[in-house]
Amino acid sequence: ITDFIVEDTEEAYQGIVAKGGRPLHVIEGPLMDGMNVVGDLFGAGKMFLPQVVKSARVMKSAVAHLIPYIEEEKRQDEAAGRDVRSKGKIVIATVKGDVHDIGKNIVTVVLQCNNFEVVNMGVMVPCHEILARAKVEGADIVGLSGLITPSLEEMQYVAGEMQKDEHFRIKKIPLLIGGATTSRVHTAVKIAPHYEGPVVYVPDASRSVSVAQSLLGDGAQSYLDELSADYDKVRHQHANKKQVPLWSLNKARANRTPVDFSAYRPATPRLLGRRVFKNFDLNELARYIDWGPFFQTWDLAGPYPAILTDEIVGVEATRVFADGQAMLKKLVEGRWLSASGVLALYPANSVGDDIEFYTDESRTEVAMTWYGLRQQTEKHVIDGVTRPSRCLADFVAPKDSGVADYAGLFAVTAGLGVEKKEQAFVDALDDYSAIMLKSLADRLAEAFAECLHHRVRTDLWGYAAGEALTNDDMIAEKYQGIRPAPGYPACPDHSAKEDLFRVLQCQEIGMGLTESLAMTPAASVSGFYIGHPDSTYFSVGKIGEDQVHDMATRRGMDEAALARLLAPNL
Ligand code: B12
Repeated sequence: ITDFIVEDTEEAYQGIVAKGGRPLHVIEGPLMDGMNVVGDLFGAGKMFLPQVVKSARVMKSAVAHLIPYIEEEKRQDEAAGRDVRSKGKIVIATVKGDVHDIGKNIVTVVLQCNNFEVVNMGVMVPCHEILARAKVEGADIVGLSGLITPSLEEMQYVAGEMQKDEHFRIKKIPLLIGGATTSRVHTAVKIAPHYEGPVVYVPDASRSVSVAQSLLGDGAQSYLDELSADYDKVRHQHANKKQVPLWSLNKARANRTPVDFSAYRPATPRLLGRRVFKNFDLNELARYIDWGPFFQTWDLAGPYPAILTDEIVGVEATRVFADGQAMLKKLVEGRWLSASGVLALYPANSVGDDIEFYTDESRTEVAMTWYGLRQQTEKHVIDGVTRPSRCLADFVAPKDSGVADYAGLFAVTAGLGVEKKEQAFVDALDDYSAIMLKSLADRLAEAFAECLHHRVRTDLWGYAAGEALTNDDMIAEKYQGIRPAPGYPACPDHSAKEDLFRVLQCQEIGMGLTESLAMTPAASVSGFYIGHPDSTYFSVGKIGEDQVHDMATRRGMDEAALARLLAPNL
């Protein structure tokens, strides 16, 4: 796609200069004409994200070729210096404590393709740095991104700080909110009230263009009026929403999952304790990849493999898949990144809603306690049976049952050293490959979790030694046992990662936790292993204050601090 781009840009430049034009006219003329076509087709759903990101490379390479001409012209003609009027300047960042940046980088590229100037500040950026930069750059818009729930609170904080600062408050600089855990309701109810300027939730990259245009274009006021009416409505609906009735914690506990442990004889793990896997074989991991979410990264909707023949996105999905496979091959051969993991299996029993991991079979010394949350939403009778009020601890034999049960912990990463290659792509103005690389690292991290879980079931714990499942069966989770990850709906409390990281000594494999409990490197997954045949995933959902109080007592923790950690479930 970038073959001859320098030659073509040079030809366009010579043609324009010969007619008395300026180097900027190449950008404003043929290049922007092209990008406008891309933007229009993308907006109309006739072009897809991978193509847009690829066209950015054409634009960036062409602009890079023109920069020396532009600078030379500037030097010669400073007084007359007109410049390319971008549609506006946006400072964008992933908030403090959060490491995820694929979505934000995609938004950056798409906005740039649409002639917005974007300053992408990267990940884990503290509020004061974002605001200082926005001032220095004279940003027209500030954009925040976040993947995990703790980032939601940080976004509220940023909105509050913008309110305190005249620069933002008086000019009413708009604040855009995006990323997997954000939502229109959360933005309207929890973030917007902190700032009197516009605060807008943006669900995806293509919408970011229309929102930015609406905010900075001629019809801005009517857009803002509509937005504020819409968010008022959202707040009103939210305030009047019929709350799902909650049961008391005691009532929910009395309705725990009925698991019969009397005849349960868990297999004794072959491995007891911790095992480290450094520089894991990437070829083996590649075999465990679930390609489904790969297409989600590229904003192509549909299940894999049917997506490859989909009437609308099939051609583009096939192309991006082929590019992904080709890069995966190079990545493995060239060792562009390394993958390391650590897991541990311990004697374990449940005590109430918690799971205790013991240092040895004497089950006297507790290595860590994993504090569980129990569903408290009202349960109904279906087919004559009341649905259980689940908690993950229900699937591990209670201590007083006398059953010698086991459970495990794991943390894996496939993001070690990935920055070097990513930077090389960014330097080569190749956003497409930079984003592709990160999405492959994420796939490998998830594959690593799948691969180790497989080994645990069939060998290290060995409770399903005879398991014979295809990769598709594994992706469909047809195996016995689960691997819940802190942050996912069955265990939404991210702080479980603190003890998990301590016991696994994750620093040994180069993994760490940020102040918001995100894991570094970004392409990482961590969680627990539970082996009981009845164990299943579920969503904890809303919980009551009685549960917060009870858990704070169990953990010896300040109740208000715990309530902040569990805010999304309160
Ligand atoms: C793929 C994925 C991963 C990948 C990597 C994610 C990544 N690098 O982006 C891996 C496997 C590594 C991963 C790990 C984890 N994940 Co995950 N993951 C997902 C998944 C399935 C898809 C996310 C994704 O890539 N989407 C595609 C990208 C392109 O979308 P996006 O980032 O949202 O960006 C788009 C828009 O949001 C918007 N946008 C984004 N930013 C901005 C900014 C602005 C200014 C604007 C205008 C727009 C905008 O435009 C973008 C492009 O269209 C989601 C579930 C889901 N369906 O969303 C869970 C999800 C995000 N993960 C989740 C969790 C919990 C985790 C882990 C903590 C689990 C664990 N214990 O291991 C870890 C955390 C990793 C870490 N480093 O700390 C939860 C988060 C919820 C929560 N309670 O916090 C989710 C929501 C799953 C769930 N249902 O619970 N995850």
